[in-house]
Amino acid sequence: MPAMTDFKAGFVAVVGRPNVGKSTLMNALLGQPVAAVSPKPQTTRRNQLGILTDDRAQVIFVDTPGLHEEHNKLGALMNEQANFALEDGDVLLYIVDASVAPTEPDRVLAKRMAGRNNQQPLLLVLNKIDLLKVDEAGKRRAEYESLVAAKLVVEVSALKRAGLAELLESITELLPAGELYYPADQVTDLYEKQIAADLIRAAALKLLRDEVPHGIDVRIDQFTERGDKGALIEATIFVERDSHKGIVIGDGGSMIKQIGKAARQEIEAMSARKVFLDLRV
Ligand SMILES: Nc1nc2c(ncn2[C@@H]2O[C@H](COP(=O)(O)OP(=O)(O)OP(=O)(O)O)[C@@H](O)[C@H]2O)c(=O)[nH]1
Ligand SMILES: [Mg+2]
Repeated sequence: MPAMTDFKAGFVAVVGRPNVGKSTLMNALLGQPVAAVSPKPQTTRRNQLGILTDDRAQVIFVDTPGLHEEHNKLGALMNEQANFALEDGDVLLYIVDASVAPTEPDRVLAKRMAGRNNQQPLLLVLNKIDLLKVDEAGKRRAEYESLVAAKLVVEVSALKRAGLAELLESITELLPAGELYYPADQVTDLYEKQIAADLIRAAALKLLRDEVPHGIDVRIDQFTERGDKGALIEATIFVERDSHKGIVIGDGGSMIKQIGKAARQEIEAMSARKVFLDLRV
């Protein structure tokens, strides 16, 4: 057991544009899947922790929604999540898709990242190098390197699990000294909270049928255990258009009441305890 003063601990913000492989990379670094991954952009809708603890360090990855040009409130909410992680991170992992050349949105985001470089160490991670021919790699690396003055540039393939040991070593070196934030065996933040949000979303989509398209999101604002009184959950439902708000609330609040009841029953069944659910739109 090393002396406590040698131990390192901190938050690593995993940021980048949609679909570059942030969640895949976090899962690969953890050695087990905790974050949802899909070929479609905007899969990750809220920040999620991936916690890796060994005898030298506790690395707390914060997987974030892809930063993108926002067209609606949902988009704004997702960008806001990523921005929180950016502010809070002890280390920034800026992930890019190296299989394609940088485009204008990459330049815009890179500029923002470069602006943070004085506050936090920034690692530029060139992902998806498995899709590159060997003679393309150098050129592509130079293209991205020129966009942002990173402390370090690492080439990886999250999918093929290449370059990960080197990346993890670099991250650990850059972390501040500190003690455990989470129990050593904890791998992610509250599953329950995430599941509760997904259950509320599912209940809403089911009851609303086709009246409101899939552009609906749920944020858990508070999740408090109150012993015998059960859990207190406060959540907000976000819709894409203002006109959808009335539909979700319903006549005299009838629809939101139904959604709340259905979701509460589901959450109680999942967690085998009483739940008090307070919903807002
Ligand atoms: N070839 C290749 N594909 C990859 C690699 N990493 C991720 N992918 C694929 O890229 C797609 C997007 O991966 P995600 O991990 O969901 O991407 P993300 O950045 O978390 O996306 P958002 O959450 O939507 O912002 C998936 O189809 C992955 O399988 C890689 O190293 N090589
Ligand atoms: Mg993701």
